[in-house]
Amino acid sequence: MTRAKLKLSAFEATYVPVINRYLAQAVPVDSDQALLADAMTYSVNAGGKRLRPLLTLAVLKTLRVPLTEAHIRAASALELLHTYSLIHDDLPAMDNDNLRRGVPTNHVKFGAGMATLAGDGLLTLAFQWLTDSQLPVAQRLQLAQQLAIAAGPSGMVAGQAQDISSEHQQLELAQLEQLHRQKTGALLHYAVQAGTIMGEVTGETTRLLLAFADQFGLAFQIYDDLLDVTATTAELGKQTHKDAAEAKNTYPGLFGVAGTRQRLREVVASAEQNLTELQRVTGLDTSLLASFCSYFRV
Ligand code: GRG
Repeated sequence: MTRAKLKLSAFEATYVPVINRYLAQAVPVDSDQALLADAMTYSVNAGGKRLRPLLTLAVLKTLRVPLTEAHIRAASALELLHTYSLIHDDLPAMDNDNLRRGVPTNHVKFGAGMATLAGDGLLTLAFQWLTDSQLPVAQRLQLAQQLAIAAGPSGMVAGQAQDISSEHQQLELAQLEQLHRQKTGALLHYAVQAGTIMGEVTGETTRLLLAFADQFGLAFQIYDDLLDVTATTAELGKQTHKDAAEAKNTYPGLFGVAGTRQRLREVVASAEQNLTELQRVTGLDTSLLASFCSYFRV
């Protein structure tokens, strides 16, 4: 195992249980609808890498901010919102997937109506958690505003809309990357931005951290596309395996597998360069954030 992978594994071993414990005890808050509560907790507690809250906490660590429960609450709020997006993405009217995180999707277990509501509940609960925490009011406002921008009709929802409407249409690289920036990249951008808001940094530090986030988000999507063509169905834990090599709007569809690997290497290198620059300019230790690039086995 490389040093970066070890560093990331140690960070995950410490903070994934913290995030999971927080999510398990706090969702749902006080819903008197038992089935709705079950549907929400089912998907939240089904696992997942917790990548987005981990990124937020890693930014805070990098900025040498001592972590409090309010930080954990804010970071976990993003996981609620991410879980909502997965539940809705899996619905029959969208991707119609039967398996997610290795278990039946929310609508398979609870029906499409309740799954839609579970997603709605998680989306709104995320904003409740951001706005009712012990963080300074100015930070809460900024977090809620930026998450609304990232997840809403100029961000993730727009990306999903573009994805649906371009299903039978060949996109050019610039359009594909715009789709990914919105659909997947916006929440990863916000994950890092949340750390900068709670760490109260501005200027060059924020600029370089967000530049890292954007390249990381792009790499994440390229890697996901690559896994779709190179991993087996069992490895992916998906019941319906879409042959992405034949799908038009993927990186392998545009560049082939070798070209996609090359593009991934370039984007990961660019993500890392921003951190090297940040370390040079500020003296901060960016190795924890750099270790997140070991997600991508190039
Ligand atoms: C329904 C508004 C709306 C948006 C859905 C996130 C999303 C937008 C769709 C998911 C489709 C998808 C599989 C995209 C590829 C990248 C991605 C977001 C993968 C899932 O995220 P991970 O790998 O999942 O972090 P875990 O389960 O580990 O949390």
